Amino acid sequence: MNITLVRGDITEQRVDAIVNAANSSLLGGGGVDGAIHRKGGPDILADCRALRASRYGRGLPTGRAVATTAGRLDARWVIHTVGPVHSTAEDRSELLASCHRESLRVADELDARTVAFPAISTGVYRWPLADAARIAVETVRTARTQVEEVRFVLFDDRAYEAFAEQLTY
Ligand code: AR6
Repeated sequence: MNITLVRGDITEQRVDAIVNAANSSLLGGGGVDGAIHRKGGPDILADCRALRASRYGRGLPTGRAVATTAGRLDARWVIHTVGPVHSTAEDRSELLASCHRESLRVADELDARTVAFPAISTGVYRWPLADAARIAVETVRTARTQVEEVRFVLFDDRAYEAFAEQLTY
């Protein structure tokens, strides 16, 4: 698998699937979630509502992932995953790793070969960038998957540099 880095906006990526750093409600929010719903249009939210009604009445648990269509985006699917809120009281690293593993598992079910990830949990959920980058890169690198390219799409220089640092090892 190729791991690539791009500094930019995940909603502009031409890939099979983009991963959304969502929340359990699946009903949208700020940050990358807000950008994906704004640009992708109402079809994504309609799919999310249907998932809530059928399978996730209590919300999508942290660390899990589920796919919807991608509306007007250039991708074919959006894979929604719920990152953990960073905590100094307990180690939630396994949940952040699980977001990446589960997203790739869902990508495999869809037969997606190119998948773009944002820096999950590093915004509103306050995960320190260097640590999030380490967990994300390590998990993707060791995942068993058919995905051929994982593209990390970083919104600013700080995030880009944190991920670039992990890839030099
Ligand atoms: N493309 C790529 N990355 C982006 C974009 C974009 N268009 N916009 C923001 N980022 P966040 P979280 C980066 O807060 O921490 C939402 O309200 C951003 O700079 O989007 O997992 C959800 O509904 C940061 O590095 O996600 C949840 O309630 C990274 O994406 C909650 O926020 C993640 O920041 C999830 O928090």
